[in-house]
Amino acid sequence: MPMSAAELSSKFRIAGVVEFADTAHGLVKAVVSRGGVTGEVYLQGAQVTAWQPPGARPVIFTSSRANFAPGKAIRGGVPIVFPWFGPHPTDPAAPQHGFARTALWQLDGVEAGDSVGLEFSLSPEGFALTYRVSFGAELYLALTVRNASSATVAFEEALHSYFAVSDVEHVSVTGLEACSFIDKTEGMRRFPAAGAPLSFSKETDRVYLDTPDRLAVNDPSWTRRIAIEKSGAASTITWNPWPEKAAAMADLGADNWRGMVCVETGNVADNRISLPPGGAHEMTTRIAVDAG
Ligand code: TA6
Repeated sequence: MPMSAAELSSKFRIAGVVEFADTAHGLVKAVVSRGGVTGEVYLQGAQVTAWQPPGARPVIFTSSRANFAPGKAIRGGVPIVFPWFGPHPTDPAAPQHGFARTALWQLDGVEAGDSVGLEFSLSPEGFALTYRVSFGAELYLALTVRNASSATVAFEEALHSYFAVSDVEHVSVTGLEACSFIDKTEGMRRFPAAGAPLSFSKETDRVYLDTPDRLAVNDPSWTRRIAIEKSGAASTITWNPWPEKAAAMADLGADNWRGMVCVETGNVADNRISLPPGGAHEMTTRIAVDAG
C-alpha cells in the first residue's frame, strides 16, 4: 500500500522544512523549504518537479499541463529513465523510457542541514535502486543501481532534466562541442562533433556520447547560466520538441515549448552500463545557477 501524506508526515516531517501533501489526483509529494530554497519531489517516480534557489527564477521546468496521476508520466521535472531509454528495444508494448518514472518509490530517510536531503529506493526484479535528492543552493541528484540478480545485466538510465529557460531559441549549451551524437530526428543517424556550442532553431533530439562532466545552459536573456556537473554518466541527451510536436503532446501543448530545454545526464546507447552480479554503479548530477 502506498503511504499517504499523513503517514509520511508522521515518519519524516520536519515542520516548515519538509512537508507532505496529497495532491488532487491521488499522488503524494514532499514540499521542501529551507533558507530561501524551495523544492518539490513526488513519491511516484521519485520525480523532482521544482527547485528554486534563493532569489532565483525556477530552474526546473514542469509543464502547466502536466498529468499528475497515478501511473502516468509527469511532463517536466527530472524523470528517472531506467532500465531502457526511449522505446523498449524489443517490446513495443513496454513503456517508453522504462518503468522507474511511473513506479512508486519508497522514501527511506529525510535530513535537513544547510540543504535538505531525501533518500528513496526502488527494488524492481533483479535490481536495487537508491536515489538521493538534495535541495540546497545546488540541486544534487545521485542514482545508484545495484545488480541484485545472479547474471550480468545491461541497462540504460537517464536523469531526464527539463530546465526552465527564457526562450529556447536564445539559449546555448556549451560542453558538447567535441562530442559526436546520434540524431533521433534524422532516423538515428550519427553525426561527428559540431565543434561549436549547441543552439536551438528546430526540433532537437540528440544523444551525445562520451561527454565531459561539465556542461552549461547559457541564458543571456535571463542573465544566468545553469551549470551541470555530472559523474558516472557518459551521455548527454538534448531535447526540445518544437511547436508542431509540442502541440501534439496534450501534457505540453503549443504554448509551453519555448520555456524549456532538456539537457539530460545518462548512460544510453553505446554508453549503456553492464553490471556483474552484485555490482553497483552510481550516476550523479549537480546543478547550480550563476549570473552567466
Ligand atoms: O530525451 C529525449 C526523448 O527521448 C525524446 O525522444 C522525447 O520524445 C522525450 O524524451 C520525451 O519522452 P516522453 O516519453 O516523456 O514523451
